[in-house]
Amino acid sequence: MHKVLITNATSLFSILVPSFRCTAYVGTQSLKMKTATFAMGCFWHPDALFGCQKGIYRTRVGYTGGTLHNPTYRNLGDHTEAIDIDYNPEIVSYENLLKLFWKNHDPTEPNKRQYRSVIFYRDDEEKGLASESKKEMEKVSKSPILTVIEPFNKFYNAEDYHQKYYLQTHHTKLFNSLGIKTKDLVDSTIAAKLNGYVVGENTIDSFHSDSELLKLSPENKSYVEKLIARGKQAHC
Ligand code: MHO
Repeated sequence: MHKVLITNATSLFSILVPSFRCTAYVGTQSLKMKTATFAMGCFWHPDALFGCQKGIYRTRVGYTGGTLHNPTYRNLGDHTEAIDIDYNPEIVSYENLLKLFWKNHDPTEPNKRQYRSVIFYRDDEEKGLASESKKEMEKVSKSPILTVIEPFNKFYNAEDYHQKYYLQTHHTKLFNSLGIKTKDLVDSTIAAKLNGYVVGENTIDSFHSDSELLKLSPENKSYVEKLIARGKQAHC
C-alpha cells in the first residue's frame, strides 16, 4: 500500500487535475506528487536510473500503450515495457526527466513493440514539453528519431520479480537486510534509490546527501559505496 494520506480536497483536486496523483506527507511536509511515464527499451535500467534521482519517490515497471487487458511479461500483447515515476515537480522538473529519457536510450534504434521509445503524456503541458524536446533531438540527430508521443492510458504493473530487478536479483543480501517484501517494492523509496545506486546510476555525493539513506547500516552503506565507485553496471 502507498504510505499516502489523501484528503477529500486532494481527491477532488486529483479528479480535476489528473496528473497530480496525490498529496504525500513525509514527516510534517506535504508534497504534491506527479507521475511521469516513459518507455525506453527494457524497463530494468530506467527503474534504476530514475529511482535514485533527487525528487523521485517511487518507480514501477510495467506495461502500457496497448489494448490487451491484464498483460504479463509472457503475454504482452500490443503493450510496451515502461516505467512509471512518482516525483515532486518542485524538486525535479518534467524537463529534467525528459533529459534523462533522451540521454539514456537510443531513440533511433528500430525495435519491436515490446521495446518502443515512447513518451506517454498526461496533460497538454507534458505533451508540449515532450514535442519540444523531440524537435531539439531531431535537430542534432543524424538518424530519424523513432520516439512517439502518445496520451497515457492505463499502466499495468509488471510481475514482482521485475521490480527493482538489480537490487532483488543481484544484491540479495542487501535487499533481504531491508526487510521489504517483494510485493512492496513498487512502494518503497529506499528500494528505488538503492536499486539505482547498486548499478552506479548516481554519484557518491548524491548518495551521501540523501537523507532517506541515513537509515542504512554502516555495513550496507560501505557495500553500496563500493558499488558506486565501480561506475555504471546496468545491463538488460
Ligand atoms: N535481455 C533480457 C531482457 C529482459 S527485459 C525485462 C532478457 O531476455 O531476459 O525485457
